Amino acid sequence: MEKKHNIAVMGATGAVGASFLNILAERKFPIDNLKLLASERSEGKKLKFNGKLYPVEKLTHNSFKGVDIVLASAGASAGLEFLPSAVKAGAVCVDNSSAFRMDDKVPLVVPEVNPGMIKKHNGIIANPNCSTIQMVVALWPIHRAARIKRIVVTTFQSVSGAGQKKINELWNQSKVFLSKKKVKPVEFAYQIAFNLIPQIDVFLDNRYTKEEMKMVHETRKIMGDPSINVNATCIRVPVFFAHSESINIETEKHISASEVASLMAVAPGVKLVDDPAKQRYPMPIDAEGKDDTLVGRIRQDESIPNGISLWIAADNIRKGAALNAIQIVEQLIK
Ligand code: 25A
Ligand code: L14
Repeated sequence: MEKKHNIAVMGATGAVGASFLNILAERKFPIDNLKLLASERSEGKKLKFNGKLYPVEKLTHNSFKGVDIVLASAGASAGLEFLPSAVKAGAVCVDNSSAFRMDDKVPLVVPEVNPGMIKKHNGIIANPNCSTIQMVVALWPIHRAARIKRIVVTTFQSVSGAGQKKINELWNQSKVFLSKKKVKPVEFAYQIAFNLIPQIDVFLDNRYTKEEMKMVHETRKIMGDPSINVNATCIRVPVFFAHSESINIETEKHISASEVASLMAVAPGVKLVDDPAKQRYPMPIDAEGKDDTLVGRIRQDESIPNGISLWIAADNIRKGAALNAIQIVEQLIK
């Protein structure tokens, strides 16, 4: 019989936590015991999994007795504080936060790209940044065929990336705006309804945001190629779910737009949506709730000898967070 696992979901009451539970149920993940962990604020709440209610427990250092696998999405500080205790208790943890991603001893994994890194873990495997995951899913086959030298990317990131409270804020601000009342931002620094905010995460000394620099460093680590140059601009847009990205690449070898389309048509985790004649291209409303990264608008960059432009969209809570983490665990237990 298939081995069943004792799973703890850390950050169960958040946006990614809810998605963990949905995807575990959808994929019929073999679970023996399920433990739901969150902060004190959520203690005593009950969440539904497979039609049954489970209590939310307060996360402590003793929460991990008997747990084999931890799926964590409770932010970087909770990860740093509590996951070492989970490892001591014998669990393998997949962490969604930025806490451990650039740690040399921690694999940073997208199963379509570098599944071989999974077995090198020392108890913690890091799930990459959502914008980086969908970009490398699309670019990896192109990199293997033509070697990408430089990536210029602009992201259009939905509010769900910043958590459940930000989802509620876009909803509330939209209602206030449409009733012609004055919008007062609470969660975001500025109005997000009917606006764009060109800042995700904090600013660094080089005038880029931390989100933009995550895309630089994480892309190199996942693709295992420190020579790839990445320039990112990350924008928050008033979309609930799914991030979109405008990507321009320069390759060493020439590759045509139709060759790229052929690669995308068979790439794992990718769905080619690229038919200008029928006005078919990736959009966040079509990516929401889906597992695949949608890829389209594939064009030759006519301003340089070896360049391609494309446009992608993927569900940031699924492939960008919960689904990617569960795919890592599926490989781990195989
Ligand atoms: O630090 P990072 O990496 O930048 O991550 C910051 C945030 O991004 C989300 C996640 O937010 C995280 O907190 N996140 C992380 N990785 C992500 C990814 N890959 C990601 N989002 C997208 N993609 P979230 O809101 O979705 O989820 C937060 C969950 O973590 C639990 N949590 C937080 N701190 C914890 C903790 N659990 C244990 N110990 C800690 N120290 C959090 O549980 C949630 O499950 P919770 O109990 O704190 O709260 C959820 C409920 O409580 C309400 N609430 C929140 N803050 C307050 C509050 N109520 C009153 N006062 C507050 N200050 C929420 O509305 C909700 O109902
Ligand atoms: O490093 O959209 O995974 O604010 C968590 C917050 C990704 C962006 C991470 C957001 C980030 C996300």
